[in-house]
Amino acid sequence: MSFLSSLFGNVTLASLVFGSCLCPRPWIPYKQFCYLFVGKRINFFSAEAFCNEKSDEFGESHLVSIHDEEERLFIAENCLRLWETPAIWIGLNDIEEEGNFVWTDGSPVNFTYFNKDEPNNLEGREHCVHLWESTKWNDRPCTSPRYLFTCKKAQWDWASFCPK
Ligand SMILES: [Ca+2]
Ligand SMILES: [Ca+2]
Repeated sequence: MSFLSSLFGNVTLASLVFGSCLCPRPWIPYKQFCYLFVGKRINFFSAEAFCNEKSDEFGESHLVSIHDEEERLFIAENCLRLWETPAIWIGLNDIEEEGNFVWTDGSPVNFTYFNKDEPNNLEGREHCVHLWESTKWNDRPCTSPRYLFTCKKAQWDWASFCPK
């Protein structure tokens, strides 16, 4: 094992060599985070598990959390650019306790963009949140629908050393 790979691990070493300064390729840097737009249609739990597998030495990866209008627009605009649809899973859910929505990354719920009359927990079965075509949010059953999704994780902690 080389000196660098013993320091950073092989996966990160490859990302360091071939990726951007802020985020491994093809994650997109935005403010303090990296975002991965995943073109697979799977259920909420599979999507969160997919994101978790992308965790690295510097932070956990989860389904995206959204904390202000700018971040919401960044997500919606990238989905439209890549797929012409914003219909993705995001990390918001009330699986643990009905009506108590939390993000899978544990960040505070300080912003929401639910459609009118949502979340409605239809038939008592809706605990996971996705974007409608309008980009407004809606709760759906976690397992039955399949949506595209976006993962989010912190930028590498040497990002402050990146050339501006
Ligand atoms: Ca619910
Ligand atoms: Ca609903």
